[in-house]
Amino acid sequence: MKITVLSGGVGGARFLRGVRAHVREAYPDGAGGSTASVTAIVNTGDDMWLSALRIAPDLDSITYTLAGESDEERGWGRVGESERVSDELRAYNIGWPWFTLGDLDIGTHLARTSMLRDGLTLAEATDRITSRWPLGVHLIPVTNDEVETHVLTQDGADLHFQEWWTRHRATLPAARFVQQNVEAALPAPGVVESIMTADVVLLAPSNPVVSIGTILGIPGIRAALRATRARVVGVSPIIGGSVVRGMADACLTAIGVETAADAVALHYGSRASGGVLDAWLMAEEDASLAPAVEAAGIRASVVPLWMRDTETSAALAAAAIAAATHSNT
Ligand code: FO1
Repeated sequence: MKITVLSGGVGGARFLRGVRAHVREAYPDGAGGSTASVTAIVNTGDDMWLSALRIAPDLDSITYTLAGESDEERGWGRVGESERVSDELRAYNIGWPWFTLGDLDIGTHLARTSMLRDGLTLAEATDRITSRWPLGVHLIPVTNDEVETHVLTQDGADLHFQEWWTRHRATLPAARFVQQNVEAALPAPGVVESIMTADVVLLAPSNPVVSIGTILGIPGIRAALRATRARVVGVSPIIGGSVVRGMADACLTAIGVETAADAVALHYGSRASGGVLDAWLMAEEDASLAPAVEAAGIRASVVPLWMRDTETSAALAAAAIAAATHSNT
């Protein structure tokens, strides 16, 4: 059983923890692992250079979460973190005072930056970093190219996504999101293959604009999703008409998509009508929107979507995989 998951950071990390727990239980290898293989294609649009370090927030959120090293309260960075280096950088007025790099986290960024300077690609550096823990999921950045998301605000500013997101908390109305240099970008090695050879492809309940949307914006990804024999199943990041966390509603508004479980599914589109979805998981709170999703040619599954712990995340993963395997019928 080969499962490929398109994923952003925090919501995607929790979902991947559920996928891993589910396959260990449903496809055990007798040694605590699984005979199934899980590959995560990870958004890199949030990445940036800061204080001479290459920061890759979504890759790190997923790595730390699967390693059991993440700060679950904050939603990013390492548990048991300190900020001595960050305080020094601030004293020198280096970096962004509103973007805190923890000491342990800086270890990861130094390791990544050092490998990049030695000529490794981001994917190769990610393989080295993740091999430190038995994550049970293979992480691949969607591209090795630097394709950073910029936000063009309605009053004309051009900000790196991270500044818009962490400094302004997405309160500056965005006119457009731009993936810099995206036209020249290529999927990282193995990305298209992991979509084409999958038995199941899942779109995690990540930000549909700046996480899933940026992955879909990399040349070749949409075509692979439309060509794969696997069923493509998305999980709504909206429950009861609200986003679960983060400021995804500000992103959806910016692109003219309503913050609603059916609107996001229609935004991704059904494979029959030029989009990427075969099926869509939505919460009981949004069950009344299921007919609109079905009418668009996307199979709707109404299931509990709250991921409170590994058990509920595993149940969600099981439902998503079931929607992919049963919709073959
Ligand atoms: N988010 C914040 O709101 N404030 C921060 O100071 C901050 C620092 C930070 C450092 C490393 C990292 O990997 C992530 C960090 N984040 C911070 C979260 C980050 O903005 C998000 O993980 C994603 O980029 C948004 O999905």
